[in-house]
Amino acid sequence: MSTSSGVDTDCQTLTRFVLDEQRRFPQATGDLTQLLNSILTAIKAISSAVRKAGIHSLYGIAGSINVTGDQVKKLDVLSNDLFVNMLRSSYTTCLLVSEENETVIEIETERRGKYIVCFDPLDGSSNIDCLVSIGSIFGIWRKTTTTPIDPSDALQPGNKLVAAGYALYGSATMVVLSTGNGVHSFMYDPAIGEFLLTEKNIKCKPRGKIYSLNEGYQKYWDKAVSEYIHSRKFPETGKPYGARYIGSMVADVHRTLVYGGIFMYPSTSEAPKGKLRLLYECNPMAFIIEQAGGLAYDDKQTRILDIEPKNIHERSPIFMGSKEDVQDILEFYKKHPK
Ligand code: P6P
Repeated sequence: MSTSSGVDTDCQTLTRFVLDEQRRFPQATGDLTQLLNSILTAIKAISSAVRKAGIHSLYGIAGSINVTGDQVKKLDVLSNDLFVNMLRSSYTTCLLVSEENETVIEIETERRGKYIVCFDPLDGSSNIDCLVSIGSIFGIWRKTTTTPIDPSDALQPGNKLVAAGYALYGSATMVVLSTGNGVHSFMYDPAIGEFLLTEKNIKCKPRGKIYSLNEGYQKYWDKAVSEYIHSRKFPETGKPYGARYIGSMVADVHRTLVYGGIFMYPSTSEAPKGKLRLLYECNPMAFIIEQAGGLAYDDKQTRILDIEPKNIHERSPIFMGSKEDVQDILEFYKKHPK
């Protein structure tokens, strides 16, 4: 409903949407809404910083001083501090795992809650200086043990995820989120400081026409990837697939969600486990893609969400996107098992 001023006086914000969602769980305490709101605050601040980076010389290396004499933080350091501080002060988390921190962050007793959050605060940060889209990725688990918190509480498979999502700092700032009941997108409106619902129950096409991976590493690919990519370029019937690769996981996966196709970061002879991290890149993205009807597997034909993590920064090869496209490459791994 819009008034003459064009303001929607009943706009569906992310917070309202999650509160409605929580009604599905009578035992819901509102903690998840509070946790998500703290993540949104971090994302809003990162969005503002990303868009001002050039003006405020935020690209600068850590330690440089800006015009007002403030200590300038690199965008990824600033993003990590925002995630950690907002999550810590949400009183809903007990353990945090960040791409930027070597070890698990244990929340002090007086501020502890039941959730564990694994996140990459600013993924694709190597693309910042050339203004390529970058993003934040997060996954939310519950502490399942009754024992005192331990770093091992963070080593849960993706099939235990309560919620996951990402923010894309592109031509606009968008959050894509699932709490286990479909995938929904929200666009940031800086005029009112809210994320407004743009699409409910996003579905990934059963088959796309795009493959996405870094072809610069072709020399190091295994047989399955080499034969699969060849089959997309020289199909026995129909047209070849198009190739798209941004080199920023959030942007490549978001395109795959919206347009269909397959995103791949395979293992290579140089990187036997690939590059992407299981806990805070592969799992949250796999959760989103599966909730949208897609698939996400590794090169051992294991569902990403079923992998039992051994350490918080472990990597995993990943093939994700349209169901039939992922099934196609799994057929090549059946012929050439790892
Ligand atoms: P490569 C960005 O540095 C990142 O972590 C992901 O966002 C992206 O998918 C990948 O690395 C790109 O890696 O080896 O193709 O440059």
